[in-house]
Amino acid sequence: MSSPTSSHAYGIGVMAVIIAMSTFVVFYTSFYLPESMAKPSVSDHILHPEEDFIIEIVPGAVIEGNENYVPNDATALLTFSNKVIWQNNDDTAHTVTPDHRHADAYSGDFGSPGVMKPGDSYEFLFTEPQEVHYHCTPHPWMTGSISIEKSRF
Ligand SMILES: [Cu+2]
Repeated sequence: MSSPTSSHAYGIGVMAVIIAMSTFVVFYTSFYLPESMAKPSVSDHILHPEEDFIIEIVPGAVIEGNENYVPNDATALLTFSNKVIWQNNDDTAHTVTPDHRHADAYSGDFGSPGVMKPGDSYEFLFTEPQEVHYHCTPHPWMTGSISIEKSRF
């Protein structure tokens, strides 16, 4: 039925489709996928906020009823104070542990990696609006929260 010329053309067409599909697969897996799974791009002003936001674990924080994380219900602003540092000024080891597992899209899991000894600090860069409630694992009556909001300017 078909002449030799048209079956030849058909073969070239099939080859072209196969080559196009494999090129697409190679491009998709080696360029597009790694790019889309990489860290989100975050503005320089958020990566380098104007000020550090200090939350102090005050002396005597270990005693139930005392102030512990100060300020306790804190609010920080993106681009201004979204780098938060917990400073342990008590003479007892404490943690900063989220009540529920919490992660920032850029910085990953939130929470001090272990206990913070007296004088130790823990810092976390928040890169998007969020609210975290946290506590101290050895002293569960020590609780605090940090809310990150968009700067109005
Ligand atoms: Cu504690």
